[in-house]
Amino acid sequence: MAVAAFIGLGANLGDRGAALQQALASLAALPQTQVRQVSSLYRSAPVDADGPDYLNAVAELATGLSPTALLQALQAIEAAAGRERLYRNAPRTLDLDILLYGDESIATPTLAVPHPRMGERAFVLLPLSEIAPVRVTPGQLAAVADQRIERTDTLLWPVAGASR
Ligand code: PH2
Ligand code: MG
Ligand code: MG
Repeated sequence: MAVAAFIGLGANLGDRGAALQQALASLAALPQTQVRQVSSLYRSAPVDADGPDYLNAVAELATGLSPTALLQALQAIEAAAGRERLYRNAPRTLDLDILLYGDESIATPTLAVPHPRMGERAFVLLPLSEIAPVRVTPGQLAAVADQRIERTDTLLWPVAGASR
């Protein structure tokens, strides 16, 4: 049975847009997985982090992968993008986070879903509200209204030539 999983994509080092686009193509190529929707591309100031501005987006997958298998797949895609883990919230070439996995609540040493900090972050809530408005409340949006973020006109998806 396929589950709707929402993935947060972010990058603030290197060719950020290309990294997010390549990540979407890699997600679409995962077994038992389709990319259902992708938000607009957003530019945002780092939150609890340093370095250049981020590019962020949120994608909805339909996946038959378990949460653990999906997490492992995301980490492999991050590694292929040259992700290094230097210190907490260090600037990164690619970050892929499981925001929501169906309606499940998951708390293991390696995975917490819903993502524990998603409700405090405009760079998650704005793109998520675009593709899944019922998953975001007006109160949540109001609470992050002071965070600097802007929607760009760049079309991330569909990538030319990608099979869906
Ligand atoms: N990711 C973080 C910490 N801070 N700030 C922005 N704007 N975008 C991110 O993706 C982001 C962040 C940890 O993963
Ligand atoms: Mg993150
Ligand atoms: Mg992460």
